[in-house]
Amino acid sequence: WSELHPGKEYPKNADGSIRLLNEHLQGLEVDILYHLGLDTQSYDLPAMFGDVKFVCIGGTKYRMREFAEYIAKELDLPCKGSKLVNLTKHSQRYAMYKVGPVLSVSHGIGIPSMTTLLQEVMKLISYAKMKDPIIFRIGTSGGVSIPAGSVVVSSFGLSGMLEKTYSIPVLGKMRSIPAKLDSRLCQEVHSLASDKDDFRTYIGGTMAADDFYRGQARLDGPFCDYTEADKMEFLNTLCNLGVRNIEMEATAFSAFTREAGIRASIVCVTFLDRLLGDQVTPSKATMMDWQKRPMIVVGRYIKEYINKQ
Ligand code: R2B
Ligand code: URA
Repeated sequence: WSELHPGKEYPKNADGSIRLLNEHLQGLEVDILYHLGLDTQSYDLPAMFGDVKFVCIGGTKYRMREFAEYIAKELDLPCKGSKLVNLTKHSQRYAMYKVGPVLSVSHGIGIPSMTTLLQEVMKLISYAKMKDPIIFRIGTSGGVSIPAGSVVVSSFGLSGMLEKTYSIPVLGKMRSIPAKLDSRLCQEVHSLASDKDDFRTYIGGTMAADDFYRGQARLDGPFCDYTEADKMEFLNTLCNLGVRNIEMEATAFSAFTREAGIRASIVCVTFLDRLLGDQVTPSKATMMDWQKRPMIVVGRYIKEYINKQ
């Protein structure tokens, strides 16, 4: 962190809570977390969320509800399906469920949707005084040279320009933030994969595209201005760079969690091997089953952590 921000203070308090380094926030009488439908005045955020240790985010509302139900069962918590309340209901953009020390939140598709949610989640983490929080992204992706149904724990994020950074224009100038992830957490999560699992779990780089079709070298979008050979050459380049899967959020997720000083990891299932095709062909039942796989791996980490307490 200090290498990224020389001379700046580490954004964590002695008790493990996160300090937001934006001093403009101190001037706000009330801070409205618009997309979460929460604010610092009408809600007692430390009372509501202060005991949260793990924030798990993922694309769809349905999947994150399913994760909340799964983790409640794994942790033996009494939050049965019907009792789960969508805590962001009032904003209607995303869905957020709390089960004990776990917050399960949807983030939509792509970097702009994910970072809008993630930055408000980071403010929530700070205002609620969560201690040493860990953020997981549990997601779906296209694999690169690994069997469909495999799980990838990301070791780094790679942009569509093949850079290990997240780039965003700020005040008319391009800003590039390193897309690095916590390598110890990545190894720890990967070590929880088991030979007995009916899927394999890999560690590898994750390319984040700003588009599902051309941005991911697909031939089946409404537009395509390159050949199949061009596509294969690009996918092989990714493979040689250590990329094992392609999704649409990894760079920004890595960059922002690291900038905030929050440990984070990305665990995605792959729905297809992109070297073999572009269409997502597994049946709905198969995809429903496969999308539980990142939940199983992350669930193990959470369970181990809780049992050690
Ligand atoms: C994976 O799946 C979504 C696109 O289908 C996107 O959010 C991602 O990263
Ligand atoms: N999500 C993606 O972004 N790409 C895929 O190929 C599959 C899921």
